[in-house]
Amino acid sequence: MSEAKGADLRIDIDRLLRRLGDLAAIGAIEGTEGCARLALTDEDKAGRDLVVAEMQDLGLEITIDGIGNVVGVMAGHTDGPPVMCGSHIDTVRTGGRYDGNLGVLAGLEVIEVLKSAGVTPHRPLAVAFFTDEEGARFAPDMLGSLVYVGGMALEEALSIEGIDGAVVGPELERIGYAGPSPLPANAPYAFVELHVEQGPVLEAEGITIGAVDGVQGISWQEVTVTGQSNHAGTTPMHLRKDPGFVAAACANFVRELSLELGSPQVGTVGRLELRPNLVNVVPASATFTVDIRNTDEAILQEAERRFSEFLTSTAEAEGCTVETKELARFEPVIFDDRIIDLVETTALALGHSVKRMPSGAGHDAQMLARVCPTAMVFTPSRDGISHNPAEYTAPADLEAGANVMMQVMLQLAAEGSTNG
Ligand code: HGY
Ligand code: MN
Ligand code: MN
Repeated sequence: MSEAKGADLRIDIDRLLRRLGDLAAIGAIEGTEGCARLALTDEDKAGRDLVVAEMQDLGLEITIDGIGNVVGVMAGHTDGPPVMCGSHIDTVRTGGRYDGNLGVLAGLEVIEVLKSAGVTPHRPLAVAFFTDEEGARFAPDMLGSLVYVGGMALEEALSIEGIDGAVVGPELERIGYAGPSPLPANAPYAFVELHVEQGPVLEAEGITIGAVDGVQGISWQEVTVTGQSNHAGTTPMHLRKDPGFVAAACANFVRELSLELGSPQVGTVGRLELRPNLVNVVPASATFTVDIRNTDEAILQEAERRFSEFLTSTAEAEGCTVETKELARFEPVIFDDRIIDLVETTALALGHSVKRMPSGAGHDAQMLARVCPTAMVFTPSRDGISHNPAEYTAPADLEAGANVMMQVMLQLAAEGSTNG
């Protein structure tokens, strides 16, 4: 392929919007633009089937591995590791239609543009979707890409129990996506992930493209506090062992600690279950999750230590016992300078404003970065909203992001070719 020809190619935004709409219709959240396709549910299966069918229509060579990651490859003039793009198509329960889905469907759009133009890249291209990126049903997040790069043994991943008591392995079998391809997978030549920012920065600064230089560290844990179930009316306050109080105090502490440590420190208690969860019963136990993140590993460890001290002392004072379980722990990741530069120069060459920035959210790219040169392309999120059906990115921004990703991929795919 002559690079000149490739450089003139542009995606078809209407076709990409149609693809996004077709996938969002699966698990659609009534009255919104969003969708719910928790990992390995029937809705996830239906979404997978749709994307696999589109990969087949594009003539891609499709592989499915033991954790259900799906990769479609477009042959190049040469063999060898592909230039890969992709993301995830599982969503949180209150998902938007762009989170993850954009990176996968824009990849299919790139393939369709090349095929329509009769262009064969020097290196093969690949489009992937990775299993359970969200980690909302089965923790940790980025589970599929973690196994893909050898960060977790397949057996361990298949034995993970979800928040609903289901187990990864049987669920993968049930939806028909326990594939034969070996793990860990062979490393791609490079990996580029297009993703909506899911935060307020690009929109606030009026910038179209984020050249993402890394991902902040992530610490997830599940805490169960056990006290003594008792009558809410008869039990004097000094005799209570109230795990609900301990959980609430911890949620407040996570907020106070994040504000004290200052940006980019963030902290969330996202899931909280009281048992027996009744108006007139001092709870017997409380189970809640703590999600804390920072781009600085040392500060993240300090936040973890201080939370643990607060939890222990508060539970002790309340006469409660505590059990904690690590759900996810990933250190901050720095992407590949060369690829970041390529995103930046390509965005500028296409006439878009661009800004280097870290990612607040976790992404499959942070796992692929362990095995190949990797970076991400961000597009703005309206009002910085995500993990919310109101998530929205304007078509012009989607188009810009997909074109930047395509041109970055084509430049990478041309590396090593002699015909320019
Ligand atoms: O949690 C995250 O950052 C990602 O959405 N899995
Ligand atoms: Mn995502
Ligand atoms: Mn997400």
